Amino acid sequence: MGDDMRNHERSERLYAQALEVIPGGVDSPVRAYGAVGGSPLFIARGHGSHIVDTDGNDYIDYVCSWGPLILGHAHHRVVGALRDLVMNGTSFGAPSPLEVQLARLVVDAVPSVELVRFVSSGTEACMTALRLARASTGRDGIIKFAGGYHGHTDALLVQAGSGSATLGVPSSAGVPAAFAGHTLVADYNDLGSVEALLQANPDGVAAVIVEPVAANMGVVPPAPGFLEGLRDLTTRYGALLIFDEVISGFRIAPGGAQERYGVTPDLTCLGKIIGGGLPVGAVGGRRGVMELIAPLGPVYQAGTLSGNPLAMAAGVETLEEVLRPGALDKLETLSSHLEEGLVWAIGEAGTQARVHRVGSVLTLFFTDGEVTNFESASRSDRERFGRFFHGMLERGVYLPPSQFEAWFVSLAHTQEEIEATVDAAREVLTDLG
Ligand code: KE4
Repeated sequence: MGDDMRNHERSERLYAQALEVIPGGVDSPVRAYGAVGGSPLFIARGHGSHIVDTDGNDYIDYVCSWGPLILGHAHHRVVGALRDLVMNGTSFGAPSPLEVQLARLVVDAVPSVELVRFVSSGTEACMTALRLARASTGRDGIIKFAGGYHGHTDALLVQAGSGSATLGVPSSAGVPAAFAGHTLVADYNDLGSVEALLQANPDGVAAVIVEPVAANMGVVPPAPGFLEGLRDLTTRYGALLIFDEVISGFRIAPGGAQERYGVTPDLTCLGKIIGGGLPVGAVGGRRGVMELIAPLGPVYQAGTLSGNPLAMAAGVETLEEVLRPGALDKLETLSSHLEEGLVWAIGEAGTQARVHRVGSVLTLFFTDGEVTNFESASRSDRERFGRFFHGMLERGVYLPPSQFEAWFVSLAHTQEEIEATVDAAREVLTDLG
């Protein structure tokens, strides 16, 4: 049934109420539909690969909570574990067995990780990784990439991607120039831009932080040799290499991008999937760096709900499912069918667009040019993306409300849903002209 036939009265009423008490009516900016227009849907429930809004409208979901729900919504293992646990309490502020179980899964799967510290968000993970790198090297400078998004810690809200790029505020207000001044910005897939910054600051850069598969400028794969080049440059200049695998971890390979591309960073940031939909983040790496963190070393870091048993339990159930033999292969097959289908739909409609995919994250860019970094991604037609977004919503397909985000495929998606998505895309792209 078309969107104009779909009733959104409850979402609209809830949005009006939310605007009275929550800035912008949302608790995370990208949810406000600022990039696509209209008012956000309020979601009542999720099941498998579907979400249902408060007016009862059902959608195939390609946001999947922005990545955590690789098993889909309300997976029986996650729900069952939480149901059993919650009767015994929700948080103890003390070590619990589940932290050890999840840490062991992470250490065994992720090549760079010998020790891991859990926190409550990807932002905290990346913030802590920077602090560790600065303590480890005694240097202040950080190199990030235009369009790279690593959460909203001050030092990394400089030419950031994701919602900050969507809202056109890549460098946030409220960040003191003194903080931002330590952050140097290179171009993704451009090793020369990294080397130039290192040559200009030979003893000043503590770390290079990178999304090894960029996903917050839309999905942009690393060019051949790019990650290897970052590893070589950081080693040569005595800087740490930090892989922000909050999205790619446990998704594009069991050991993340570092396994898929065979490049081992010094520190790894994780989040999303490892919490199975509950608040989580993690920073891990080689023992020599991780032992700098309190209580072992001088780098302070703490968190009331770090290692929360419910989040740990959801993470354990999720990782055990994701790490089952064949699980990520199934996801690869589904995702490749979606990519192929979208490419076909683009061809059928004669649209100027292209699809980037790595594993089960993908983006449809409304541009006919190559997309290799944030500058080229920014040439996409965002107005056309907005119309595409709403056209797909009318046909029951829920996409991320921004050109600069990734679509997420889960193990709950079916071949039939992929085909329905492709059919809807062909219709909408044709209507867009
Ligand atoms: P959180 O603090 O949102 O848990 O994680 C921050 C973060 C760190 N690193 C990467 C690569 C990330 O993608 C993120 C957060 N991703 C966004 C979506 N691109 C979360 C959605 C939102 O901001 O509402």
